Parts: sequence; structure tokens; C-alpha cells
Amino acid sequence: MASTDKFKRITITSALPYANGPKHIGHLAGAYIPADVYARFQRSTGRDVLFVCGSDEHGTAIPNQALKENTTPQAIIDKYHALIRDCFVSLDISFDVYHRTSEPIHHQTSQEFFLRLHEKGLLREEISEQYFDEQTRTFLADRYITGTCPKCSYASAYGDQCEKCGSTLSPSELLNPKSTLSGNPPILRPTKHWYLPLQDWEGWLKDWILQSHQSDWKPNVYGQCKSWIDAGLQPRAMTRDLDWGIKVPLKDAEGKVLYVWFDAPIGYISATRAFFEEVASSKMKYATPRRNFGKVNPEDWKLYWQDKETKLVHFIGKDNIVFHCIIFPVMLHAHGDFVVPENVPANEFMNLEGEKMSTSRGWSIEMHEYLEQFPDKTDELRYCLLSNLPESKDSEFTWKDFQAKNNNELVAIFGNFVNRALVLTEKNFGGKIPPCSSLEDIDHQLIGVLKEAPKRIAEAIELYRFREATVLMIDLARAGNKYLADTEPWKLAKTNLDRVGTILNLSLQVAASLSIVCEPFIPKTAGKLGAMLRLGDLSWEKAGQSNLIQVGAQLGQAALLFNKIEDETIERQKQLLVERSKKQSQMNPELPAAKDAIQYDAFSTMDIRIGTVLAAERVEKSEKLLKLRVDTGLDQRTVMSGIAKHYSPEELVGRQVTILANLAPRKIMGVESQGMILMAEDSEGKLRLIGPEKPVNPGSTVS
Ligand code: B3M
Ligand code: ZN
Repeated sequence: MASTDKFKRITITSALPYANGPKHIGHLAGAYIPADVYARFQRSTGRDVLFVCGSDEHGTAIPNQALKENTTPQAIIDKYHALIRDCFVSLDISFDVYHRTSEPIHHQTSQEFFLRLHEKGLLREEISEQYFDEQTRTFLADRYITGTCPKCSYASAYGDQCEKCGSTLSPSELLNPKSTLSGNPPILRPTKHWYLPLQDWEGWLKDWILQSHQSDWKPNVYGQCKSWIDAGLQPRAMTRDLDWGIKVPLKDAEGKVLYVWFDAPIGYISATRAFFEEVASSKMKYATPRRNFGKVNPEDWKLYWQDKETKLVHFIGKDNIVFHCIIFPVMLHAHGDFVVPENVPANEFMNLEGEKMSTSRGWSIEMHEYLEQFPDKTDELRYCLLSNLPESKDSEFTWKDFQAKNNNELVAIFGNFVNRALVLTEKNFGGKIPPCSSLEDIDHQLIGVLKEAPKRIAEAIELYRFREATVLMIDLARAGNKYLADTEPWKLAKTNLDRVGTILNLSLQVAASLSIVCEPFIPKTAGKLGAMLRLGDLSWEKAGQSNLIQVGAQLGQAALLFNKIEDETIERQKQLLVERSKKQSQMNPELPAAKDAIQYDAFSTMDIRIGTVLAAERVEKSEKLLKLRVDTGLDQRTVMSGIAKHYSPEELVGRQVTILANLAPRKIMGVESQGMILMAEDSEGKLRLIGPEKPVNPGSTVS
């Protein structure tokens, strides 16, 4: 645990979610649950912890969503701030403060930060040409420009990123750019912005990340940083032409706001300031202190950001790595007063039932929807996500696995163990803890496992290995459960009550430790278990001891900690998912952007005709292709067509299809294909043949 012991206090942050829509369980697994486990564990060990988060309420994402919902940006942030915050509360994410970047204290903190960099001469003013929409008279933020990706030719890439191939782009790289506001091609216009010259900090970044954190940062995080640094750092604009955001605090900056990735991470700092102001004045608005902070004063926020003995840890998803590992640390370091993060344990993504999770495509489980469906199963979700965390590579959530984790682990191991121990104690000893008599080998073994478990769990958590820690936690319950199965106290009651007493005493000691070590993972269960065992508030250091509950102590009522989830419930959820994604794709079809205008001449070079399919067969080793024999009126020819997933060969014979007849022949899977069958493709990739409305002679032209 050396890595934490060097420090006096820990500031833990979770990525500030954009308040532009609900967040799904993939977000939860990425940046919130691991952070919460870490925070709860550190509190349990008695450390000075502050866990901060809040809504990210700036950036183009907000006005964008307002346009979609036909309302104001303010209404959007109010709605989603409350929705997301309430979900986190229900899921027991134990933030000490959940703030908002629209608060005045945040505007002030960000502006002060900007001015400090400006006054130190660390920002560069530059005039550059930027895309401007003449019709709406606005400079276009990256997200308001779409065009063709220069890397993969995807037609609807955004100005900052292509969602098809994942490349990071700048608007000037897009081919055929278009404004999403008017649909017109934008023009270039000069505009002034303030840049952070990241390249000036290359040496510092190399020392700090590449030298100092090679072994303690996760390989995925370190690797991304290294490739950014190796690719050569560029100046990055810290201001934008936009009317939603924090005003640039300079005279000659009319109409300009701070770049959202400049202000958002400063949001962690503002949240901390707000926390100490509120606690100092006992007027809580965003603060919910999770431990006793004693007497504080408003200036104490500085300790959590500026004291060298503070360990700063950012929990994020992988798409936020450069902002938290390069840009924000450069800002902090350049400012001069701040510490930089000690670690940034970013997670990869969690997929859902075999596909990427996506709110816009409806292929997701939104937190609030889960909570509506399973209001009393929050620990169950936490447990399932924790055992599947995408720590080193993308992982997957399936409803089947959720059911299995619940039924086979939480119910059959954890719940069963605790219940047996309590019920047998009730039955044989009136609910009073029996004494231990002489110990057998199997008892010594259990005591050994019990003693080791909390240390191993703690080690895993300190190393940000939450998945492993979760397994180690359930393994302690498993050991207890096996101990009962092996010793079979229920068979001994008549013949050897002393022995039964020993077995139950030890089992209850294990249960007591379990209530401590499971708290970071499944806090509601920990509370219930603690109440059944009538334990007070026990800190982590107590876990592992085999005399936590005194002989003769009276236990509370045994109640089931977990319930089985039936097949129907799971089937229903799967069905809901499919229905929702269908509905969403009808509402929100992701169509490729319109292409540029062409002259009739370009069209007339194409020889498009109606043909009749004479024969069709599958192509060996190909799932997609069918080999068609087509009567084009001109001739009979072979055409390879990628429709095998949508039509069977039998369905096609005799059908009239549309064919591009003068496409130069190409070899496909070793066969020469003479032409191309034209098809309609919908937003889900479904293909449909296009034929004449009534039969026509083969060879009829299409124009
Ligand atoms: N709001 C992006 C996101 O939610 C952004 C994080 C800000 S953290 C300072 O992925
Ligand atoms: Zn691309």
C-alpha cells in the first residue's frame, strides 16, 4: 500500500458527465463505480478522502440537444443534471459533492485560471481561418461540421472525429464540409483565439509521464499518452466562438467562450471550492459530506489541490485520456500552484449484448431505466459491472450474465452462506453467538483465509484492480459457504452441540468481516448484513479478525440478502432492448450525409438497366456473396452481389433487378463480376432489391 501511504489525503474525481442526456451503465462501469469503490475503501481505512463530481454543462453538446428537444440550453442542463444526479444517489455513488459547471463559482474559478495563464504569458493569441456559416452567421464548432472522413471515406464524419474509423480529425481535414445548421458548405473566416502551446511542455510531459509513470499507470493509458507525445504535440485552442459557455475574461474577446475542455476539468476544482464553502457555512446545496470533516474553512479546498501531499486520482473512460493526462495536467502545471494527477486509471468500453453501447441508437441500458425496472437491485448491478469491468480491454454486459452473477454468486454463495449461519444460530442458540471450543484443521484453515482476504482485497484496490478485488471479496463468502458445506453443522446438532457452536461462531466471524470488505462494492448489502449482525461502524483494519463478534451477543433477524432472478425477467429485458433500439432507429435514422451536386453528364455516363435473375448460388467461404446469372437484355452475365444475408438464392430466381451494366468488370473471390446490382440500404444496413413496379422487358433502361 506504499503508493497511498506517501500521501496525507486523496482527491478522487469522476469524469463530469455532460448534462445533455441520460447516461448508461457503460458510463457507470467506466468512471463512477470503480471510483466509488476506491473512495469507500479509502474512507474505511480512515484516510482523508474527498470524492468530487458534477455536471459538465458547457460545450456544443448542450445547445445541440436543446435544438433537438426544441427547448433552451438552460432547460436541458436543469433536466439532465437532476436526472443523472438522482441516478448516482440511487446507485450509492458516494460523492462528497456533485456540483454544476453553470454555477457562478465555477465561472469565476475558470476565468481566474485562464487569466493566470494569460498573465504568465503562457497562452498564444493567434488569428486563424475558421469555418463560418453565412446563413446563420455563426462560426461553426467542430461538431457542427460534417463531411467525408479523409481516412476511411465515411460520409458523415464530424469536424473533430470520425465515428466510423475513430480517427481524431480537425474540421479542415474533412472533404466536402457542410454546416449542420444550414446544410450549406461553410466558408473560411479569420478569427482570433488563445492557444495553449502543448509542445512547449513536451519535456516536462516526458519526464512526468514517460519517465515517472511507466510502471504504475495502466498500459492502455500510458500507451495512449506515449503515442500522443511521440506524434508531436500541437498548440490547442482554449477558446471558441460560441454563445454558450464561460466568457473569455479579456477585453478583446467579444462573443468568445472558454473551450469546454478548458473549463470542464477545472470543474473538479470549483466543486471542491463549493464543497468547503458549503460545509464551512453549514449550508449544503451540492455537498453531502461522507465522513466527518471536522471544522473546515472555505480556503481548505486548496489542501485538496495544491498540497504536495495530496494524491489526485482521475477516474474516466478511455475517450477522455488525452484531456486528463496531457491537456489538464499541462494547465495545472503551467498555472504553478497545483499538483498533477498521481494516476488516471481509465477504463476501456463496455459493450452490450455483442454490440457497442449507444444511447442515440437505443442500444444501451440507461441508468434511470435500469432503476425503474430494478429499483431494489442496485448492489446487484454494481456487482455485475464490477466483475466485468473493462479494465484492460473492452468487456461486455449481457442480461444472461447479469442473471448468472446474481443467481450463482450473490444468491447461491454470499446470500446462502450468511443466511445459513444466521438461521442455524437462531435455531440452535436462540440467536446468541455461541462460543468456540477446540479448533480442528478445517477451522484453522478458515481463520487463515479470513485473515488474508482483507489484505489481498486492499492490495488489489490500491492497484486499481477492481475486478480482481471483487472476485477476492466474493471468494471470502465462497470460503465461508464451503466451510459450512464441509462441516455440515445441521447434521451435528443432536450429537455435538459444542462443535456446532464453534462452526457457527467462526462462520459469523467471517460474515462480520464480509460486511466490512463488501462495503465498497455492495454498500446496501453491507448495511443490511451489519444490521443483522448488530455490528457498529467498523473500519477496514478490523476485517480479518476472528473475534469481531463477542460470544453471547444477540443477533438481529435473518433476512434474505438477495433474490433469484427468473428467466422471464431476463427475456423481458432483452426484448425491451431490441424494441427500444428499433424505435430509436426509426426516430433517428443515421443516414449518410447528402452528396455534392453533379451535372447531368456525370449521371448519363451510367448504363442502368433492368435485368432478370436466371440463377443464383451461394459462394463458398463467403457469408455475404451470392453469384447471380442475369439476363440484361444485352447478354447473359455473371454478377457477384453482397446480398446473401438478406436473400436466399431461391427467392431471387425470376426476379427483376436493377443493374449498373457498364461498371468495369472486377474479380471478386476469384470470379469476374460483370456489373453491379443496385440496392436500397437502410440505416440498420438492411438491403432491399430495387425492381420495376410492374414487369418490363429485360434490358429496359433506367434514367
Ligand atoms: N463531459 C466528456 C464525457 O462525458 C466530458 C467529461 C468531462 S471531465 C472533466 O465523456
Ligand atoms: Zn473515418
